[in-house]
Amino acid sequence: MPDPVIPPARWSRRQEAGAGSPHISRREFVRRLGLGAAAIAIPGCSEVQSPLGPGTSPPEELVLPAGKDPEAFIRHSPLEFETRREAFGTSGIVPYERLFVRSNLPTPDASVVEDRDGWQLAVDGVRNPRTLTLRELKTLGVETVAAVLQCSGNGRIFFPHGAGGSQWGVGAAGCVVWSGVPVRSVAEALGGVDPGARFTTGTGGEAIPAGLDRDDAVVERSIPLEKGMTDALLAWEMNGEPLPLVHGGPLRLVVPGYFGINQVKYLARLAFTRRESAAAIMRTGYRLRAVGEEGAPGQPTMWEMSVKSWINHPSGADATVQRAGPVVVHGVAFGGARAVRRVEVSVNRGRSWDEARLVGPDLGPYAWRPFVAAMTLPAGRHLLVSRATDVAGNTQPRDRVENERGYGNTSWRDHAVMLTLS
Ligand SMILES: Nc1nc2c(c(=O)[nH]1)N[C@H]1C(S)=C(S)[C@@H](COP(=O)(O)O)O[C@H]1N2
Ligand SMILES: [Mo]
Repeated sequence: MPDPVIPPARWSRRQEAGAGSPHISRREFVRRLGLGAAAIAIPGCSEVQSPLGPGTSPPEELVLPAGKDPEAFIRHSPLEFETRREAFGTSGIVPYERLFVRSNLPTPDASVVEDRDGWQLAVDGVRNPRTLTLRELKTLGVETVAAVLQCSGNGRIFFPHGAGGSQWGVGAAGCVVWSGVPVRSVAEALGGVDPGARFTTGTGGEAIPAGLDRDDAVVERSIPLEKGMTDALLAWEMNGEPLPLVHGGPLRLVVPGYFGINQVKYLARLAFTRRESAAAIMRTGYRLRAVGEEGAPGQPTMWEMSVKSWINHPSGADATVQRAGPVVVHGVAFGGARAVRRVEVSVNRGRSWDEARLVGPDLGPYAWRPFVAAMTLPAGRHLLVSRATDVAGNTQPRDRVENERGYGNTSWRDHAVMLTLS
């Protein structure tokens, strides 16, 4: 447990420098990213809890990536924008304009999407290792998958211990359609993976900021080899358009059912490796551990997502301007690593539950599904919650699992919305 004299937020800042590096402080990591004063509120930095504190820019000064809807976001940092509950809609897919953004490193220069087909991917750990251009990858096959993209820290705001990192509510998530070539097809085209390979490892192509050690800063993640070889894609298209720069264009590793950190943007290298990456982001970062503990390789890493749902409407302004009587509640539900089967809604803090209806097309096991529940409610304040169950019978728990970085929150109670009817 942390030294009780140190406030929890400061403790976690000391614990997690950079992407989890033991070598430099987070403040130093942020300074070396060179993003200026606003960057105080950068990845994993607990100062975001007081966005107007000394040295930080007011959130409204944080500039959204081009084409993002200004109304749709909560602005956490220059590289982190959260979708508001009200902005998700009910069509099942989140368009670019309203899809959250989370980058650990500054976005590459836009010149990388000027010649998309010229993007180069190094492939290692196969019989015939070589570098392929995106143009060549496009000759190896195409597959499409609808999948939830969700940050490990989505729901962090509800952890009471002051978990370091952006204080995401529900909106560090979205469901999108990806198209690209299966990782398996690339491996087969190059003669198959090396015997002894146990992991599929992807490396992000961002420049490492000057003064930072590569392993401290690089976004490099390993997933089990078999996951890579079943349904992972190298995607160049999102929602029917060339993959936008902030979402990893020209090329991104997509691992359906896994947390966002594994969906490596600007994919520069794909390797089939015997060991997990030694990058801090894999070795000690994104590790699930008790509050006050440091990240370490033996702890569970943020791979598969679990079943989750939340209500999107009524929320925000809509949650206070409604009249007593019929109310149509809607939200989203997904199973994570497997399909979602059902969703229930409660208006009495979980004493009783009513079945909600899944609406719209079923876009497969990794997509989320909008749900809707029509009810009649009297005047007064109502706490609304939803609870999803996946096809394996796992149900969203009432309580979150406390952990140092505030990862993997699926608590139905935490995600409640308060509705005031007059
Ligand atoms: N190369 C690279 N890939 C990355 C990141 C990054 O900073 N660089 N951030 C990761 C994290 S923590 C998340 S949650 C998702 C966010 O994806 P998005 O910005 O497209 O929403 O990308 C992941 N992949
Ligand atoms: Mo993330």
